[in-house]
Amino acid sequence: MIATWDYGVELCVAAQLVFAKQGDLLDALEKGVNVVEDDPAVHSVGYNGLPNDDGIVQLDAAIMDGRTHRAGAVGALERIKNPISVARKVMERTTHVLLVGAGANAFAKKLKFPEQELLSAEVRTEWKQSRKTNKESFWRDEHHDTVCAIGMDAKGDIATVVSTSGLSNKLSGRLGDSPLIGAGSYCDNEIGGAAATGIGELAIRNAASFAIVERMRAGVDPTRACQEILERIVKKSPEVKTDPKAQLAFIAMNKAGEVGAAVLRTQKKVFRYALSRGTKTPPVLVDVKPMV
Ligand code: SD4
Repeated sequence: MIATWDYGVELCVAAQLVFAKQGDLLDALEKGVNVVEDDPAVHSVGYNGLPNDDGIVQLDAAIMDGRTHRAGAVGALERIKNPISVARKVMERTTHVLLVGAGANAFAKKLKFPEQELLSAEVRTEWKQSRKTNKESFWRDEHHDTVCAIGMDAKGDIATVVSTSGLSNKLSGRLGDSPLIGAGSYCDNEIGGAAATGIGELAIRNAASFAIVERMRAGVDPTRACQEILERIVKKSPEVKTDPKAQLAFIAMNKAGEVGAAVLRTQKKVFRYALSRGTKTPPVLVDVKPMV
C-alpha cells in the first residue's frame, strides 16, 4: 500500500488491520481513507475539509477496482463526511461512474449516509483569512492535500482510492482531478496504478494518472514514469515552473509491487508518502525530492 502525505500512515495502519482480518482490498482501502476523512486534524479531506468560495465544503472522491476495471466517483458532494464510501456505492450499485452535486447527494441520501455540517469554526476562520492573502496566483491557495492510495493484495490485484475537499476557495461546482478517472487516479490490473495530489487542473489537462500507468506499461519504472509526466506538464505549461503555487505530485505502483513518486516543488511541507508491505511491519514515510 502506498498513500500520500503523512496521514498516509494512518490510512495504511487501518488498511493493514482490515487485511489482517482477511478483509478484501477494497474494504482495506475504503476503511483506510475513512480514517483520514474522519480525522478533524486533516483539513483537506472529509470532515473539516476546506470550503469553496461560498464557504461550503464540497468533497470529491473516486475508487477504481483493477480486478473488474470498474470505477465509482462523486464530485461536489456536500454534508457527507465519507465521500469515498459513496463513490464505492456508485461503482457497486449503479452502472455509472460519476455522480455530482445534488444528484450525488440524493444518491447518498437514498443509501442513508448521515448528513452533518462538515466545517468547524476553526477552519471557517482559517478560510476567511486565506481569502485575504491568496489573490496573486491563478492557483490562489496552497491549502490542499488530497489523500490518495494505491493498494495491492496478496493475489496481486490492484485498486486506487482518492478523497479530497479540493482546492480551497474553488468556485462552487468546480471539480478537480480527484473524481475524474485517468486524471486523479487510475489503475490497470495488468500494469499498476497511479494517483495525483496538487493542482487538479494540471492533472486533468494531462490525463496524468492514466499517462503514468501507460508509461509503466511501456516498461518504465514507477518513479521515472511519475517524473516523465511531471516533466511533460512543465513543458506544455511553462507557467507551472514560475508560479510557486503550482504544486503537483504523483504516486505510482507497478504489478511487481515497486513504488515511486515525483513532486514538482516543495511548498510548506515536504511531499511524503507512506508505504506498508504486509500486515506486520509498520508503515514508513518516504520523502520525495522536488523536481524544481
Ligand atoms: C484538487 N487535486 O481538487 C485536488 C487538490 C489536491 O493536494 O490534491 N491537493 O485539485
